[in-house]
Formats: sequence, C-alpha cells, structure tokens
Amino acid sequence: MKELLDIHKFLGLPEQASAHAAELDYWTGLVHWLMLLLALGWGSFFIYTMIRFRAGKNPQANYRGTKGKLAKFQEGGVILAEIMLLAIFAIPNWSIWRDVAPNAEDAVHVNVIAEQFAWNFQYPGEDGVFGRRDPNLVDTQFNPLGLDREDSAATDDIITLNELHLPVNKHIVLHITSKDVIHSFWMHAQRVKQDAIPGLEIPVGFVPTETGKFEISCAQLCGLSHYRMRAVVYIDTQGDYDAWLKKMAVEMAEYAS
Ligand SMILES: [Cu+2]
Repeated sequence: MKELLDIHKFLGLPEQASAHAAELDYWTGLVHWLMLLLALGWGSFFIYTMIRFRAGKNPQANYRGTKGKLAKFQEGGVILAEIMLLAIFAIPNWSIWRDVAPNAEDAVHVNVIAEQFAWNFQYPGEDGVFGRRDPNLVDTQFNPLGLDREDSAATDDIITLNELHLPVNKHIVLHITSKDVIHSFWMHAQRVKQDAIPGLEIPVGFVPTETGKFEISCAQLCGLSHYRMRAVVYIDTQGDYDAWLKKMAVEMAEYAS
C-alpha cells in the first residue's frame, strides 16, 4: 500500500530534503489516487447519462428532470465526504504545518524579501534582532531593503542577494514578504512554497535534513523576467554555517565603514 502512495518516485519529484517532505509527498500521493477515483466515477457517470438520455430514446426534453432517492443519497454522500476531507485531514494538517516549527525556541529566523526579480535575505546578526526596515529609505543601489541604519539593531544585520545559507537539522523560520508584486517563494527539495505578498510578513517553518546546494525559484508569474527569478540555498553543517555568518559579518562591517 505504502509503495502505491510513494508518489515521490512515481512522479519523479525532487529529492526529499526536509523533515516534512516525505509526509507531504505521501499526502500528494493520496490526493492523486483520490482524484483518479473521482475522475473514473464521474467519467463513468457521464458516459452512462449520455447513453441513458440519448436523443433517440428521449425525443421530447423533460424539464422536470429525473426523480429518485439515489441521486439525493449520492449528493449527500459527496457533501459528507468533502466535509470530512476538510475537517479531518486538511484543517488539522494545515494547523500542524503552520504552528509547530515557527514556535520552536532555538529556531533560526531569516527575513525573505522578494522583488522583481530577485530574492533578498536579511539575517538578524549577533544580537538576534532584525534591524528596522522602512520603505521610505529604499534606495535601489545602496539600500535595496530600506534598512534604517540609525537603528542599533540594524548595525550587525547581514543582507544577501539571491544567496541563502541555513544550518542543517535546525528549525528554520523564514518571514516572507515582497517589495512590489506578489511572488512565490519555492524551495523545491525542501517542499517549501509560500506566496510573498506586499504588506504581509508570512512565517514559514521547516527543518532541512540534507546538506548541499539547492534551488529557490519564484512560483508566481510576476513579470517579464519571472523566469530568471532564482536564488541558491546552501544547507550547511552548523560549523560551516557559523563560519559563513562570521565571514559575512566582516564583509558587512567593511562595506558600512
Ligand atoms: Cu517573482
């Protein structure tokens, strides 16, 4: 049974590089089989009605429709099944996905700010506090995120363009937003996808379980150069991640002075 639901191999999905990836693929598999069942059910019903109500046998149209208890039972059954899908599967699973990881205490927080056509990443730096960002301070060349350099929390912030580094096996919380239009942040291998919406900061939590270099792309048609709106995520060991943060802190300090 489990093999039938292993849609990951069956559909050739990317590798499963996060803690929830296998489970998400399992549900994707389940939904695929359910949709196949529905397609077969409705398809055969469609063929049956074409034959049953063919013009040759029914020259006069019947405006009252057919009457019978079976149709009512079927409709009731469909409604019940859909309520169950929502209440028992969809909503509880959505709640797990939304709540567990972002509340972890030792989580690594990174701001993700999308723009046409790039991904900006903001790390809080050593103090663990993100510097204030103000749209009025945005300068496309020198201050693309509108970071308020007067804010003391901003002095140690690290900002990167199209390059994200994260430690492996840690709770990650990405706070996703956009500067201009709606984009969609998509880390394929980690099965993380979230719309980036101007004016909203949406947290997404997950745990990457494989080290390596992976792709991030935009999954929302956001303009002419949407196709090249890509970034790279490096999932590092804790040691490599710390070393990279240190190196970036030095670079940021040099840039500021
Ligand atoms: Cu985009």
